Amino acid sequence: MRNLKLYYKEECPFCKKVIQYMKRKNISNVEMMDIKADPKNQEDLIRLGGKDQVPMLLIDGEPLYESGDIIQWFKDNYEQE
Ligand SMILES: N[C@@H](CCC(=O)N[C@@H](CS)C(=O)NCC(=O)O)C(=O)O
Repeated sequence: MRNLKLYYKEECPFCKKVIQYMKRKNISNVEMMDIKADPKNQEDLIRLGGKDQVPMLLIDGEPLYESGDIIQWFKDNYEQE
């Protein structure tokens, strides 16, 4: 099982798109890292990903940006109905 963390913020429409997709597909083993709720999460986002941009999916320590690419990654690696 991969270690998955989604860096996001509530008001971000790109994050909402990813989170809605995850809900629809019952993808639940993703640790949710709200960058507004905890400044440490924002520090980690920049430290681990190199960019202050959300959403970012951290896959076993490897950052993946871009909502479309994140959804595609779930489609390729994680689909469960
Ligand atoms: N093309 C990106 C856009 C993401 C984006 O613009 N996110 C905004 C928040 S809604 C952000 O983090 N902006 C800060 C930045 O890009 O430096 C995606 O689809 O994920």
